[in-house]
Amino acid sequence: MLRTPFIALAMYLGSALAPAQATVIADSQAQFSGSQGSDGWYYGYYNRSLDGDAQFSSGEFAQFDTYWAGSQSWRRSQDGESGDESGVYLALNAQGGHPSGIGPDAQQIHEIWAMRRYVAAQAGQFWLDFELFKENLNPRAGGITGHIFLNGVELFAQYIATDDGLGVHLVIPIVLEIGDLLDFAIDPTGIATDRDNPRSGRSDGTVFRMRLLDALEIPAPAALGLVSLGLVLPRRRRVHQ
Ligand SMILES: [Ca+2]
Ligand SMILES: [Ca+2]
Repeated sequence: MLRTPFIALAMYLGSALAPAQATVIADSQAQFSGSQGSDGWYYGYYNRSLDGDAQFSSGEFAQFDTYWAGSQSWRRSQDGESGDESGVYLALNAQGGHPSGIGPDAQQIHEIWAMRRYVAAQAGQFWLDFELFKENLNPRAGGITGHIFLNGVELFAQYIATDDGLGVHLVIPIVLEIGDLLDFAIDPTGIATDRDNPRSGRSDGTVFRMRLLDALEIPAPAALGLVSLGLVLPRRRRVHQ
């Protein structure tokens, strides 16, 4: 579901577009670092299995306590680098990350979303440009769901099939106040397979990156027609087999 006002975006794109020079306010990949809070970015997780109401709220974001320089990823110290305890695959890196699910190994008993947080340093109207697609394309897994929350209110949720290496690329308008919390989550929930329940974390490695822009970036003239027609950039989801 997508609750952000796409009508406004459609109207904007339907009007005559003048070339715009966007300033990048935030960039999850370019600004990724091994320091919590650097450039307003925080790296953490949400354990849905330990949440009584199973509904994410802003205060339920927990920061990772360990940065692994070798893999350039954030993790929980309790999970280690390998093994099969619950949460072992849970991680965030510059491009995306991996949630932990209920299975596939018996010791994996918690549904834990990998979650990246941006704390707004400026107020105003911005454009959120984000990409969500599978990195691990194992055809015998169940896929994931990506979420975006603003101060705990869900703006976007999308299932991505396990072998969907194209996913979605959207640009949506967003109004922010200083201190607002933007949370980007990779949830292991997909579909049931012959081996796994829908919440399995099997092969759930996902790319989820985003930029916050102060103006809509207008692509080269050759691509303009695609944007005007589709609202989004020319990346399409494949039908799950
Ligand atoms: Ca809750
Ligand atoms: Ca999954």
